[in-house]
Amino acid sequence: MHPKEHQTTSLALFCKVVDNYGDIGICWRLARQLEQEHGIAVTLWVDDLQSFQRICPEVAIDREAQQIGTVTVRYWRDQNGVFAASDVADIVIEFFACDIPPAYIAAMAERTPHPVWLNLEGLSAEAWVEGCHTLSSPHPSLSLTKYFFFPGFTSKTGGLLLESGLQQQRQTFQHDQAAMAAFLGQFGVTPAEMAFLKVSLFCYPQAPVSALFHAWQSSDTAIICLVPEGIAVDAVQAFIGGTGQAAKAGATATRDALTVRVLPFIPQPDYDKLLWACDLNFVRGEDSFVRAQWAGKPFIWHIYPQDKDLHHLKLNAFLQCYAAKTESLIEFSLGWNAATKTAVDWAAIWPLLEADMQKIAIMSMDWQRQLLANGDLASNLLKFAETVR
Ligand code: TRH
Repeated sequence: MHPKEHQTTSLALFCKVVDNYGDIGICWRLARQLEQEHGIAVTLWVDDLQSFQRICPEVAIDREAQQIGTVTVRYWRDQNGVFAASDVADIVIEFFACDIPPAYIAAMAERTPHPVWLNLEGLSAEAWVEGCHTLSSPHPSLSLTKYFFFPGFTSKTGGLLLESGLQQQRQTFQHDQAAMAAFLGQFGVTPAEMAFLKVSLFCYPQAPVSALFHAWQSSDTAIICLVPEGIAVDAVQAFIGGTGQAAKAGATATRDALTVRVLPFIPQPDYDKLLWACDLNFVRGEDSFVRAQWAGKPFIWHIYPQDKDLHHLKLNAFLQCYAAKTESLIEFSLGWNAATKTAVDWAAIWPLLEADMQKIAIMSMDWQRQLLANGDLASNLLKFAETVR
């Protein structure tokens, strides 16, 4: 029997990699969960196998089609593919309003029954999201309807991606000091450094990393900052010194209270462990931002920059619902995203955030409980698909 023959529902997920790793990071996570937890036969169409390989080393970058685990991965070469009605899945998802090939859309209209067609949108805490979630958009000329599906933080949205065993895995790992030490040890973190304040750092190039490193050097607490290779390269290079090799995985330096270690860019499941093992996480974009919320540790979000500082609206909308009462977290987050009117004094603001970290960790647990009440995005999406089938 073909490995997928027992699966009754098929789903095609189209992913255009706009940049970086979030687009494929989210689609890959969703594809795996739909297969593993819901028994859906998923075909993931992706237009950039190289970015995919960075977060999932099993990916071969020269194949038109491949199986990764049980997910079928197809290289989405261009818009000129030829498709028949029999090629179309029961559920078709376009990620982030990517244009799926015209021949595929035509084949969707020819198929009986028509597939459920969803546009999975980006994450925002802004209020308008609730009003747009599940809205329909009829095709101008074909008898097809597309529905908008929004992730989000409230019960009137699609919720967030969350694998069913994740919370249990996290708790087991976080209660096992030896496992955490072994995990970080493979990146060179020493037993002595395990007692430092452990920080992971993932951000866009414009983050004020050098200024923060400077403040951390005079911290009363010893700090170890773990930075994946390729992130904050200039600041890491300047801190470690030496040549271009200095910012490569394995490089490390200590200056005063701060130790910086460069990590390799690690596979996606290990990235969760990194977030779980650290005391404070700097995350960015969408997927690492969501994972930091499930890690239950204090985090600082570097939001994906948009024209005319539109991202500051999104940042404020999130901070309003997440951190409304924690001044230090709000100030630090706004400063990190250049969303303050005056220059930030990192040496002054860091001790305030550090002093609030325990309070923020407790608040993170309450936040998680709120998010869990919304269910998980993959289950919510399938439930919605049933209603419009
Ligand atoms: O990489 P990002 O900036 O991605 C995105 C894209 O730019 C996208 O176009 C934009 O729409 C979106 O941001 C808002 O950040 P993100 O979303 O956090 O994705 C990073 C992925 O990389 C995530 O799945 C975690 C993974 N990752 C690893 O697997 N290993 C690592 O070492 C690190 C640092 C990250």
